[in-house]
Amino acid sequence: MHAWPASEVPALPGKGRDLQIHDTATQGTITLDPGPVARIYVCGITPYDATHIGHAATYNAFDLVQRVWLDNKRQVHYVQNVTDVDDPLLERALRDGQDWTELAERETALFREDMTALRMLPPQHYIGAVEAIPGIVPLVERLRDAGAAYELEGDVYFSVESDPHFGGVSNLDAAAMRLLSAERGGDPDRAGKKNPLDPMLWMAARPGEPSWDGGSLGRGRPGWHIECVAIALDHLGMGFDIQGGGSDLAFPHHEMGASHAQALTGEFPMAKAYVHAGMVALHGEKMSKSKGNLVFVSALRRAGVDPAAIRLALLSHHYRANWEWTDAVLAEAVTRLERWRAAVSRPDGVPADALVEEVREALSRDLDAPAALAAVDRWVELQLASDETDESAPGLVSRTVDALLGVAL
Ligand code: 5CA
Ligand code: ZN
Repeated sequence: MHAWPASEVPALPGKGRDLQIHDTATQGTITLDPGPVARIYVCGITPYDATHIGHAATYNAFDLVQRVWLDNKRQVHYVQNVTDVDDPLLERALRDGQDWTELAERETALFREDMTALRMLPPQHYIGAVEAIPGIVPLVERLRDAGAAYELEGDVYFSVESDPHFGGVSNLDAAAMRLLSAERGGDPDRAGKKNPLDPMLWMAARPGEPSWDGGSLGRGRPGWHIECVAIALDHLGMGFDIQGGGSDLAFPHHEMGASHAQALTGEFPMAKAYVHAGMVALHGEKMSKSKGNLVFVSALRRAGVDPAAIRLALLSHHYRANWEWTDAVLAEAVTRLERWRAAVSRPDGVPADALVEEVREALSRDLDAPAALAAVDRWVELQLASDETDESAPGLVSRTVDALLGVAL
């Protein structure tokens, strides 16, 4: 699939910083040393009800990761998927009486537009589940042939016990895993499984549902976790720097994905850091497709909200926090954007070299965007009140805010 156009990332004077990031697996902050090419896989959307503010907040977090790396003179190899066939997508298409491929295409197109408007840097490889199927089938066959997978009434399940590190991403106990498995696409109560947590790798064709040639697996379609693993291993290999997504993906999705990859390769770990963004809520509950309490980026744009203000609203919360979207959050961002624009539209002003370092420092410390915004706010306040005449200052601030925060002033 094609991704979306990249906005330019201005180069800044001085030196970038290494990224320190919170890793769910080790439950601490680690300093990543990615080498010249940093490798990141971020789970993409299931294309319906896109792009809501929760999605946008999560992709904003991983956009900041890229920006810290780029500022630190790393190349970034970024891969993202689109889950363009899966139960929830098929259920939505059925409910609304539309063709599932049309739904997926339309929503993916909308997602691309929203990402472009928000100045999120695109992945180099943007891969759909359907196009990944030829690569998924041999992986499932290999797992089965190695005894890490088994068949149940035509479906193929992964045996979580085949990975000695299983459980090490989410650090949950068995009871919590079982609950979450039932909530998030698993089938812990299905009879005949070796372990209730075992996830499906390949689902045999069901009447009325799309299916593909699965070689020795028979016709069917891939499970959710193996989709991301196949795409990640194909484009990044093992031991990549960051596996990213919202916190609702830590279990089962990232736990199972890591186990699939580790069982396939015998190597550990799949990723150096498992990074999870907090959940955005609306009216006191997690913004989710199932509850329907959604605010869409495209609806805000249609209502005339500047995408830069939406982005500032996302940035005003730490990526790991769970937070609530309200009109006040957006109003504050709109006001901030106006002030920042007024401050950089002066022809000269308060020297900003220290500000560049403050923003760098804040983001490198576990992507502390609120601290970065506070630093810019302080400069803006001085700038609007001062009669200093550094001619390079407004341009330098614009470039810093653009390069590190993705906000065009
Ligand atoms: N296609 C899979 C990943 S392979 C999927 O989870 N798709 S999704 O459309 O449901 O979610 C896309 C991303 O948005 C995921 O990282 C998910 O964790 C994140 N997300 C979903 N809802 C919210 C929310 N309310 N707040 C923050 N992030 C969210
Ligand atoms: Zn995924």
